[in-house]
Amino acid sequence: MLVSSHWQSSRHLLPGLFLLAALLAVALTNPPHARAAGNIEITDAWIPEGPPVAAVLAGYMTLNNHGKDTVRLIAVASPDFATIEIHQTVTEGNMSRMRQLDELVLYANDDVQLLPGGIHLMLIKPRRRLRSGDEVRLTLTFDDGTQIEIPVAIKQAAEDAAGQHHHHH
Ligand SMILES: [Cu+2]
Repeated sequence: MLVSSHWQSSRHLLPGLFLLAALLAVALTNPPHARAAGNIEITDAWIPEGPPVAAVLAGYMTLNNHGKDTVRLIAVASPDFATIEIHQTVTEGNMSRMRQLDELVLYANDDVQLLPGGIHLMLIKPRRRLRSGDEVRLTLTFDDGTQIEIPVAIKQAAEDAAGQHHHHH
């Protein structure tokens, strides 16, 4: 009934077309792999599949700050993990270890890439077995109050678009 009234009444046709154009514009400027809220945009988020009994998984993504102010990522949460920490892999000689970061600083008009061997999200104690093709939802909280919920796909390590074939977990 709503649909037919739109198409039978010329009075309602024009707003309908504007709505359609607006939806198309949103679809074109927001590709499905990108999530944005306020000035923060997240792209290329993925989680390499781990062994069946993995106690931790790593999460990678690019965070882009399109705003004029520095913003800090201060917390990450997901119903699929007990805890999520921000880690940085530090290599000294041929030893690599991870240290926890309290926050991730995103400077104005800058981006930070979370990549294998560098900064990553440490996804601790998965609450279910996560296989390639599965999806989890992460909620990122920033110090300006922005919260972004993003779907993140589990992928085999070889599917990494950047072509990185090894990591340190
Ligand atoms: Cu780590």
